[in-house]
Amino acid sequence: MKQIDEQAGAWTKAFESGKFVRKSSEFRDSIEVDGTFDVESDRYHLYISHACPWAHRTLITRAILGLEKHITVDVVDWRMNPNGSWSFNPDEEGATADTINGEDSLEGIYNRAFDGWSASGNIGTVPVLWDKKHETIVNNESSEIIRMLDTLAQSGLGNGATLCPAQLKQDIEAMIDANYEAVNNGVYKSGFARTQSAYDEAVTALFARLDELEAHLEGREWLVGDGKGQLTEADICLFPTLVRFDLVYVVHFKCNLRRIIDYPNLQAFVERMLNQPGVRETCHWHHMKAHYFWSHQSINTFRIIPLGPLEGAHTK
Ligand SMILES: N[C@@H](CCC(=O)N[C@@H](CS)C(=O)NCC(=O)O)C(=O)O
Repeated sequence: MKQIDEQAGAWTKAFESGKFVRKSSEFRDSIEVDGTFDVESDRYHLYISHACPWAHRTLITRAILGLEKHITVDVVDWRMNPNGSWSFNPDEEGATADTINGEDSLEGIYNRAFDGWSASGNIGTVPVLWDKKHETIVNNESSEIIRMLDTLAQSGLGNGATLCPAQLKQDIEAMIDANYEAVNNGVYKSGFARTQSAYDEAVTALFARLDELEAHLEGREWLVGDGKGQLTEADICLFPTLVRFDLVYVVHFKCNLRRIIDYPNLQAFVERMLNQPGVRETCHWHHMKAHYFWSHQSINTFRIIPLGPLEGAHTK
């Protein structure tokens, strides 16, 4: 469940031979009918960042499944602290206070859930799924949180939609896995690489997978399912990376072999997702863009935020 000892000092130790290595998520409990974390309206709370692609998955899922009135949300400031921690700042447009625990920082939430969290050198990531009843973190792994939201939706709280139909579950998980290292994590491995070879390797794998996805989407609307496919978790997991790509990753993470706008099927996929009810409202363009360029001084010393691009999903 909680793997905090081996994860201590996550950001300082997160490089091997110049390669960025993402630490695994620490809180891995589940919402289950009749379980410790039972299905209940207004029991669970999401702490997210509008900048973060992993957190974005959970906000989109909440919107698509119609769970807004059942799950509350707080949003951290887009400015990440130099050690990688997040703060609450209700004075910032689009951000909020911690309306549940009254903490100033996300670390405070982690300390409430795990005594000695900060003392062990840990920081804490978004998203966080918080249980207001047991006053603890249920889970901080986005791919698992979105599955739990589906459990809530399947138990009568949502609008009847599912993003993980049983007959597609295997294909959905295979698609999510196939995109995770190369694309979702691949942009970070490109951008945070500390050797030329680590960068070359990550960017090559990233664009090889984007090329495959472009071909896969020919004549299809969604990644998984028969015919034109059907909107599933696999789409939710890919979209937050693609929607940040031209806005941020091309420049900031040097993912510049191509842009998404150069891939007709991927660009159409991004627009299709944006046109799903409630999805565009989950995209806070300023938080997305300003966060990366401002927060990662190791790769953008003077925190200059580029003016462009003029063209892209964020302009519509
Ligand atoms: N495995 C996590 C990754 C979450 C993650 O890395 N979030 C980033 C923001 S994009 C974060 O909070 N980083 C802060 C830190 O690691 O100090 C998930 O998918 O939920």
